[in-house]
Amino acid sequence: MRTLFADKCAGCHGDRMQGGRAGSLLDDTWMYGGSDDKVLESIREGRADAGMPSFKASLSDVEARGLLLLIRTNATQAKGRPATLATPVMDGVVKTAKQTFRIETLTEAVETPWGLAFLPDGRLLITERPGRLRILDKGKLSEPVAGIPAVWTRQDGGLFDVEVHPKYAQNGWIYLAYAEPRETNRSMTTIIRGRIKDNRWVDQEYIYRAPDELFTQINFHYGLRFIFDREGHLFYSLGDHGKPESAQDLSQPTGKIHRVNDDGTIPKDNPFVSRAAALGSIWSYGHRNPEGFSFAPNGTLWATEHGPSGGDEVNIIQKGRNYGWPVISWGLMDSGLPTETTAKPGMEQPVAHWEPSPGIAPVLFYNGSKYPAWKGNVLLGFMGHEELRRLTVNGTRVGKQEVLFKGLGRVRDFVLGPDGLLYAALANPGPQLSSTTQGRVVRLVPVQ
Ligand code: HEC
Ligand SMILES: [Ca+2]
Repeated sequence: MRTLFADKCAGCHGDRMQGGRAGSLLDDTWMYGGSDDKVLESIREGRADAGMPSFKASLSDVEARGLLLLIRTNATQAKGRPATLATPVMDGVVKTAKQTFRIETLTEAVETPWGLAFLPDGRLLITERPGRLRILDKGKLSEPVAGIPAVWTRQDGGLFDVEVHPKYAQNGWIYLAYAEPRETNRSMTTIIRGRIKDNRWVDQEYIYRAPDELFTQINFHYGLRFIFDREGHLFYSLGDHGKPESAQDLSQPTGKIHRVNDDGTIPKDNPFVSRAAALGSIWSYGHRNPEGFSFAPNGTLWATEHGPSGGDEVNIIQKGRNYGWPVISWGLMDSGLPTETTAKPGMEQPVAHWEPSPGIAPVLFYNGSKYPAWKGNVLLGFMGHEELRRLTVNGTRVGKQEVLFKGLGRVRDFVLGPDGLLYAALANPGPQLSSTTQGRVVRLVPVQ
């Protein structure tokens, strides 16, 4: 795409799109309209009166859409972090359209916090990606729980989500996922459960462990978010682990959302149990790297996933359905081109998608009473764009979006506490996308 821009556009719009003989494509002022359709129209049809040639004959639709995505991505990069980020409102009061709240820091002594889960007694489990599990108890952070398996920590590897069994009071089970290391620098996502006794991990059992040939030297797209449904099934996500085509292959676990019983066995009513050569644990497929789950009040499962360059998605996950990756996507593929088409029969469309990629991870259907004006809304956490967003939804349609806060760090996870308040895991942005950095756990305390 960059070469295409250099060949066909840079002569007039400047090699970094900043403007030359013709105007800047980055400044967010549009003579002919800034919607996707209008920008595509400018490129295809040209703007003869202004001296913008038509590229209808010399660019395919896919190339035109690729240039649009490139313009969007460059515009966001050019904007950088807005000036307001210099003075974060951490521990200050934030006024938003419908709710004022105070962001209260509970701990800053965590490194790249990844997953949060409350025990029924109000203690909060926190995973740190470098491989530690800690417990926050009335403001006091425990020493790391001893006896957790060693984790692979290169790039995106590490300790991932933590979840508490819905019947924890009876059985004490806690679920953890991590990048398991193997010889020759290989790793793969593994799921275990165990109990914590005297701050020590005991009674460990494997819930999911891939065959050795699936351990690879690729250190990204591990997935792994958890959620339990009301019947006690465990859903977990596995990213494509750097093998996009595996997301369409039902004999491969990567690029899927899985559903298992609490002990890792396969429920009889899973969609592919009776199909030969398909993995029975698969619930849905065609996913790139899902990292957020939430159930809507009507019981439907919503999931987020990271797109390639652009095309981050929110999907409603239905049994046995195909969510398209890597055949359809709204983003730019590694090749620099978009996919041939963004929609195909037999492949689900996201309910919402974002270009360029904000890095969507957590999603939460809010149905509580502590922030009454947000009831029925969806909250989304962005990592790259460091935002907490509120979306109004009507059934499966996404309406207005509001940024609740921005620039306080990468929003990796959030959960509702037993007190009904929203708790979030934030991490400072690092020099690289995957850097391990200092993080914090905060809660949003409503202010009248
Ligand atoms: C011969 C010079 C020339 C070339 C080559 C050219 N443009 Fe333009 N383009 C213009 C001029 C002049 C305008 C009018 C407005 C301005 O100055 O930005 C324009 C306008 C546009 C607009 C609308 C901007 C707005 O404010 O609404 C877009 C989008 C655009 N160009 C994209 C492209 C892309 C993508 C390419 C390469 C495929 C390209 N242009 C190649 C001269 C050129
Ligand atoms: Ca998709």
